[in-house]
Amino acid sequence: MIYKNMKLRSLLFILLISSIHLLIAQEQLITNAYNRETTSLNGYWNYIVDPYENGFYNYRYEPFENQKNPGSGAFFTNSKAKTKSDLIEYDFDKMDRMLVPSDWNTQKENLFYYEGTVWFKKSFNYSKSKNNNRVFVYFEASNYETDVYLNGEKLGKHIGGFTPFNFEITDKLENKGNFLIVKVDNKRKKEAVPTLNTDWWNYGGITRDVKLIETSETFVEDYFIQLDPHNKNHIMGKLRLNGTNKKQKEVTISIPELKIEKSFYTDEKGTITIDIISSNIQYWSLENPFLYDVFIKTDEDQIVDQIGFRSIKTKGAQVLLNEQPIFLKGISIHEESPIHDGRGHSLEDAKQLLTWAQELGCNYVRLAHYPHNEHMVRLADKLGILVWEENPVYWTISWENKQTYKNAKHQLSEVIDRDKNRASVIIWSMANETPTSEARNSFLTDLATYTKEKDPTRLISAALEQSNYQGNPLVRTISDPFAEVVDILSFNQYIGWYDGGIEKCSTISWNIGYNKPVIISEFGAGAKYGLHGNKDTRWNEEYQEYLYQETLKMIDQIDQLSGISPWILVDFRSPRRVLPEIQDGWNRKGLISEKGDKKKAFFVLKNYYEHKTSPDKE
Ligand code: GCB
Repeated sequence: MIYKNMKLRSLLFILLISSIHLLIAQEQLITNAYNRETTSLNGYWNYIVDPYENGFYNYRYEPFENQKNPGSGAFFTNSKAKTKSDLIEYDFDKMDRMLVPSDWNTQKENLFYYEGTVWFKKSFNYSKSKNNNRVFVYFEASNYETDVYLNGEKLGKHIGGFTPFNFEITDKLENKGNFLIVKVDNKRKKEAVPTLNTDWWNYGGITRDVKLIETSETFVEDYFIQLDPHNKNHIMGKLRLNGTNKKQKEVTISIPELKIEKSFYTDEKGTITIDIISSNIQYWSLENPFLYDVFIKTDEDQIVDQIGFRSIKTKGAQVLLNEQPIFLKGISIHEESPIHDGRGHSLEDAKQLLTWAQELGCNYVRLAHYPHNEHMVRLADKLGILVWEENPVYWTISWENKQTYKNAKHQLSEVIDRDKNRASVIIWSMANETPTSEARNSFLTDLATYTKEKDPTRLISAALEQSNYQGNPLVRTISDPFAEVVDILSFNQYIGWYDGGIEKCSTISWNIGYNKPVIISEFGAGAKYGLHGNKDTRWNEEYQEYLYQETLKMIDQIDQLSGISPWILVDFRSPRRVLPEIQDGWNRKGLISEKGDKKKAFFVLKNYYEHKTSPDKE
């Protein structure tokens, strides 16, 4: 009996270890999936809505995947009744279908408010172009927890709704009849990132593209190639191969437009340090967003990326792009499609949003409050628009929880990995409107330290909050220890909306204190498109217009002001916003309605940007 118990205990221990392993088994992200040889798995997928997670747990609430023989009740086995007497209580192939990528909320009326598990299944055939090539399945994003299985076997789990992840499937792949089963769970949780409470729609589903990437046996897995912030004639970087043949391998980097071709040899770990000197670099700038084709070659693999070289730094209270002071004429954007209802994910969505930003006169966008799809930053690279990217550490995260920190750090690492070669991205934002406390301060400081180490070429910020200066409500300041850590001091303020009426703007002065560039990361007011009247009546377009006029005058008094990103380009869905006939489920602070109509305040900001010039060098 004792022996049996011991056996049972060691078995349980092994199961526990393997389930922990699964929890953290996230593979290294493949860089530049955007330009690689891929096969799309987008399109219709069958799905099962599973609020009780009946396909994941047995009736004792033990995960099927931890059982030696999960049995046909486990949805990832994709079982079928083979005889008349077989009992199988699901059948993926007879279920309804849904488009991937998309969110289930706007595709299926009955799932509009659904938060929970949905299982997706896609069948496919695949033949590799070379026998010893490798294959990976790559998800651009899926919200929020994703368990992935191929042909009945677990590939891994991913946590976080807005960043890419991949799993190798080489050994599990068949030529015919593969079935990929994906469990997506968007239940909000207190300890998650973001947490229970936000001001945006919690769209569930496989929200971005899914593809298969085929690589050579040893391939270029990752690289980071940027201009040296300390030497404008120096292109620096690092690169890593993955595969059994990664040591002492020749890697050639060529940039034909710079007449550069240079070979490097990998070390024991398959890595190289890239060093290229050139005095002919055309710098990426707003006026000339020049992207070089950078080719990376080994005897097995080759890949190209479009990379711009520029420097971004701060000096005193100025932001310098290529050593020139710049005023960031921005707008905040949520990732909702301007073309169809729901989450945005396509190049067409990105084109519309960034075209509107350009019409407004923007040279900068804040992608709030989580990493947006890659089309946005790739397009910003081409258009010459600067970008603030943000980690979804929003409002009241569980600061004391170590898993929460790990999760936040992991999501941040994934967006940095995806976008570290994009010239447009200049700011990594750690968080939005987080209440100060010792635990929060060290959480954010640790994130910032990690980010600086991982990417020393960009600036760090966070959307902070302002407060009264020495108890005086008419003088505002930033009293937040994290202000010491950031390169750019950003804060949100809503004087005239949540904080008094619009006339208050002219009574406020600012005592910011720090000799750092300041960005007002948010201000704004709600207005329903087409609602007109008095400028002191809330929800009228005239109220929003007046608030923009008064706010712009007010913030122009801030000496260190280096940019703004008002809230927000387009009205967006939020379950917090329930006022009938005005909000009806939408946050109305957009300068453009969800149908694409421009409100009056759009033109106030446009006019401000037309007249705002870059500051002189300090
Ligand atoms: C904020 C938040 C943003 C909200 C906005 C609002 O401060 O950062 O997520 O949507 O205010 O409309 O209240």
